Amino acid sequence: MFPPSLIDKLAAAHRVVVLTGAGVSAESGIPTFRDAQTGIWSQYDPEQLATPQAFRQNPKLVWEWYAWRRELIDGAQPNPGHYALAEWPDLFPSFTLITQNVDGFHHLAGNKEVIELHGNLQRIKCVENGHVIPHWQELSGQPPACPHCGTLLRPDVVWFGETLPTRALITAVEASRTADVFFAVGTSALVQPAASLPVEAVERGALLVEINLQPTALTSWADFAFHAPSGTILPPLTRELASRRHPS
Ligand code: BV8
Repeated sequence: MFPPSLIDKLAAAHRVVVLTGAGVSAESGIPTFRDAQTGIWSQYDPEQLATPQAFRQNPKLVWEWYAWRRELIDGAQPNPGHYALAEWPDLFPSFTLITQNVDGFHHLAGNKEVIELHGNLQRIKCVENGHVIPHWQELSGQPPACPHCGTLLRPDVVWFGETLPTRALITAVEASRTADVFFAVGTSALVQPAASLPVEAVERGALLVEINLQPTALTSWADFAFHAPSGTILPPLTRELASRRHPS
């Protein structure tokens, strides 16, 4: 199923980096950013809702959008693609998992170290001081207020126009620049600065592997491109790598 040249290169690789996007959670039933949203949210463009401006203008609407997404995630499970990647830290001397997703599914599937470039919508913080709040009282009307400082609560995610967490971005860039093999899985590679990570890797000689339902802006850079669901590609690839790395 996989080109021997790819398996040989992966079997010999020391530093492997994976960047995932919304596509890796699609088979868990979580709509991607480019999928049409469902129900009342179908009338909204996620890129317009995931902004500080939208929250300032209509905090209730934005809070309810994230509450809807949290419910979706709470009712869903990681899929075989997530579980396959949870085995990768044991397959390579150095493995770095970077995600653009905010659903926490890589942690849930078993990856202990995940660079969450865009935060996690299961984590709630206050607008003013960033107090992370584990529980809150849902009120109709406005989003809940911080019990410590009284300012509005918001999801601990990076909105468009906001800067990424510095430590996470620096670690992701450093890993990408020293990767032997870089995988881009389920990302349209349109959102910056995440979309520059595979380019950083390729420009320093990394092998680029793309796993995506369809071609993207990265496809022309890729040494190997698999245009199929990540939940279909990652499990057999993991089995083949495991048999090469740990021949029984
Ligand atoms: C910043 C959290 C400093 C919130 C998200 C340079 C040029 C142009 C614009 C910019 C630039 N630098 C900065 C910007 C502005 C902006 C940006 O990139 N805009 C884009 C639209 C052009 N970036 C920012 O604002 C970033 N901040 O840079 O700060 C700054 C600020 C202003 C101006 C300059 C500098 C912050 C970006 C983070 C935004 N927050 N999420 C939330 O989730 O609610 S981004 C959000 O959208 C997701 O997290 C995700 O990252 C992104 C969607 O991307 P994907 O994950 O790729 O998902 P998508 O739906 O697009 O694609 C899914 C793919 O999966 C598809 O290809 C599909 O084919 C595939 N697929 C589907 N099913 C499967 C599958 N593949 C495999 N298997 C399947 N089963």
